[in-house]
Amino acid sequence: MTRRVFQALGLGALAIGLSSCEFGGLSPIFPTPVSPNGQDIYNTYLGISVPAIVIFLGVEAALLWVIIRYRRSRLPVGYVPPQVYGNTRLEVLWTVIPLIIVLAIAGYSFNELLKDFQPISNQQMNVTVSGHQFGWAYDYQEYGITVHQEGTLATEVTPFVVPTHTLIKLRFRGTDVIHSWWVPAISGKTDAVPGYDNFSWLKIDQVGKWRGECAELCGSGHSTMQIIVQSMAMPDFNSWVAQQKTASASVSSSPST
Ligand SMILES: [Cu+2]
Repeated sequence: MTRRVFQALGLGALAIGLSSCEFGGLSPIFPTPVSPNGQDIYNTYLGISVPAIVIFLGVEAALLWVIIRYRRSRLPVGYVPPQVYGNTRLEVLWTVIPLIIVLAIAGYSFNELLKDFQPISNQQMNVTVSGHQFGWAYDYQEYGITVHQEGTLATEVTPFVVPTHTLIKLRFRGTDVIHSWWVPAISGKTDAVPGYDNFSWLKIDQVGKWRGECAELCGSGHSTMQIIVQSMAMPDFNSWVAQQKTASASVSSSPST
């Protein structure tokens, strides 16, 4: 009976886990990285998770071995195990080993952070990304155009279009409260803070579309701050830019007509 209950619970948890894969278009597991910094974050994730899983399995195996090997039914009636009060060597060891592991993780991931969020200077294009309640604006410095990605859950948001094979420097700003720009396949979460600029970059070598969202609770419409990044080949990108320019020209001239 208990076994059935546990089986049902396990299946239920599995179903929830699998269905959450589709929730909001984001996967609980990292998607395939498409930008080098996304790849670095993915590698860091594996570099920490794999040893952690090995340690977890080792500890669980030791626990199971002790439980089974020294179970009461295998010991004589009234058996009392050796009573140990304090063991300095053991206590120092089980403090120092986890400390070393935690410091190694901190060093490894901090080094990765330094590498990926440094303002770069060899970029081929500059885009300022500003977050507001509730949406994003992308200012293409070299092209004089701005894409407004207003928050919505009803349909797909307007994509942030980028050319392939181009190193793009991203400058992040917040115009009201703190937001965080996050597209897991491309880069880590980067905070868009009012009055303070943060930097990241992207370089995508394939044509496609990737989803993300605001990763900093920023108000009642936070969940609508969806992100779509779309990459296209340079000629397609150029015609998209021309299209944006004519669209904005017709919008700005419309009050006079
Ligand atoms: Cu936000």
